Parts: sequence; C-alpha cells; structure tokens
Amino acid sequence: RMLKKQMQCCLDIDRLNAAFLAIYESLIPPEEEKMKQELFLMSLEKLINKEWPQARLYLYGSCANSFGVSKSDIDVCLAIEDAEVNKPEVLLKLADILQSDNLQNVQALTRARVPIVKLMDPVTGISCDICINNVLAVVNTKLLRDYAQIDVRLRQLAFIVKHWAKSRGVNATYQGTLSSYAYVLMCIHFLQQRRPAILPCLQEMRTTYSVTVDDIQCAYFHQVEKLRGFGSRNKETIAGLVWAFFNYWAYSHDYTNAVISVRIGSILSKHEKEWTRRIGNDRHLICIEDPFEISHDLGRVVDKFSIKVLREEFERAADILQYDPNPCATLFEPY
Ligand code: 3AT
Ligand code: MG
Repeated sequence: RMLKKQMQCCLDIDRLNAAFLAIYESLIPPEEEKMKQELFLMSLEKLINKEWPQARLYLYGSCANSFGVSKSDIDVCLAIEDAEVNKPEVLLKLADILQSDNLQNVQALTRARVPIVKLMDPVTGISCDICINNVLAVVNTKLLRDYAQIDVRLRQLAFIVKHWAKSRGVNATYQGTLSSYAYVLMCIHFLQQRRPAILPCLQEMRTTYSVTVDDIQCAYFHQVEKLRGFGSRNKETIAGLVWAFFNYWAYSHDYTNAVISVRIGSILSKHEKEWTRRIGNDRHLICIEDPFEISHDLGRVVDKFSIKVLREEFERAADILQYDPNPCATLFEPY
C-alpha cells in the first residue's frame, strides 16, 4: 500500500509539473509581439528625435527583463543627456508631441513618484508608459534579464508567481501589496538559497559590467552564457519549487528580523540595515532590499493591513499545494 501511495504521489507531482509548464508556455509572448514592440519603439524614437535629436529610448521593466507575459504594457525610458532637465516640462512637451501624432489616451502624470506620460498606439494596440532618465530601472532590468538566462526555472517560477499574484489581487503597490519587480527579486533570492543553489549571486562575483548611475555603482558579473548549467546539480522541478517558494513565505521566513538580499545572495538582518523602526511611511513589515539602491526596501509599501492579506495569501497557496487534489485550478482562482 505504501508503494502504491508513493506512486500516486509521483503521478500527482508529474501532473502538477505539466500543468505549471503549460501555464508558463501559454503566458510567453509570441516573437511577433516582441517585433511589433521594437518597431513601435523605433517609430517613437524617430518622432522624439525631431524635438530632442540626442535623446534615446530604452525599454525597461517586464517587456525587457524577460519576465513579461503576453500583452503587457511596455515601459519606456527617455534618456536625455542634459543633466538639468526639468522633468515636468519635458513630459508636458512630450505629451504635446505624441498627441499631435495621433497617439491616443495621452496623459502626463507629472506628480507621480515616477513621473510618466501614458499613451496608447491605436495601430498596434500597444499601451506604454514613458519616464525620463530613470537609468537605474534600465540597469536593474538588465540584471533581471541576465539572471533569467542562467536557469530556465527562474523564468518559470516567476511567471507562475506573477500570475498567482495578479489573480489573487496582491500585485498592486497602491493597495499596499508588492510590485512585479519585488516578486521577481523574491524568486531570484529563493533560487540562490536552494541547496545545491540554482542561481549564483552575480553581484558577489568578479565585476565584468559596471556603470555608475546617480552616484550608485552598479557592478556585477554579466557573462551569464558562461554560467549556463550552473544549477544543473539541483534536480528540483517547477512544481516542487513553487510549493517550496510559498511554503517559505508562509511558514519559514522570519518577518521580524530578516531582509532578503539578492545583492549578497542571502539574508541580512533588519538591525544591520536599521530597518527596525517605522520612519514616515516606511514600515518594513516585509523586507526586500533593492539590488542597487540598497537603502530602498521594496516592501515599504506594505502596511499593517496588507501584510496580513499577503501572509494569508502565501499560506493559502502553500496549503492548496499541500492538500488540494486539483491545486492548479484553486491556486489561481480570482479573489
Ligand atoms: P509587469 O509585467 O508590468 O507587472 P514589470 O516588471 O514591468 O511587471 P513594473 O511595471 O511594476 O514591473 O515596473 C517596471 C520596472 O520598473 C521594473 C523595474 O525595472 C522598475 N521598478 C519598478 N519598481 C521599482 C522600484 N520600487 N525600485 C526600482 N525599480 C523599480
Ligand atoms: Mg510593466
């Protein structure tokens, strides 16, 4: 009977693996969507160069970090050399230019934390946000993309986690839950911590890539093609990893003392970061260190209500994966 039970368990795991992989595959954007985005970006750059000949456009966020699902909005950074640029002024001018080129829903949000212009291209249906000189985001996008090339399980895990977070309504910083960027960092950290490790810590390795942005030195080992197969001694499958990920955040993470850090590839204490007290609106109830802007806690948006929501959702996910006979359906149920 024991053997039969074990075999049933293996079958269930295989089924769950297949189900997660099918979801992952279905979310990957098709090549043609990527090409459309590139073409749109080029036409946008041409238009913008009429006013600012030296300006360049860069994609960042999920359309460029390889964690974007099909039909996501695209994030664009307008890089203007002039250090003294007045961002609201440029954004308003930019909105004007875009509007006269028949782009739709053009809106300048000059007072947001990251000021942007929003727009929609009626020809391709692409929606996009343009920010100015947010070079740090372009660099952290590259770091995430480089990590994704080391082991495919990172991209699989992050797609499942992001899909879960969107389905369960816990992917909205304005509601006190976490950004997609934060979830991807949680996945990277988690895979750095597996034994044997599935991901290395690129910032602890020899520097092969280095830029200084806003006085922050961003340096790491970027020759990731040399690291393919890094995690191959670890045979864990995506089903096992998703289960362990939620179990970690539900039952093992030390919310009182621990800060997760992709930069050092392990845990820091809140004490050494001086993240023990609430300062202004930063409460540090779940601590995720930004890999470059290390004084920045990506969990700072979480308040005493939303931390409860988040932790209950982690527990729900862990319990479903443990006990539910058909976990895939239940896990992604809309909230
Ligand atoms: P979606 O697929 O759009 O949900 P995304 O990766 O594009 O995921 P966001 O749109 O939330 O995520 O953010 C766009 C990029 O902006 C991602 C990251 O490069 C940068 N970013 C977002 N939040 C922060 C932050 N708090 N600190 C530094 N960079 C950030
Ligand atoms: Mg985005």
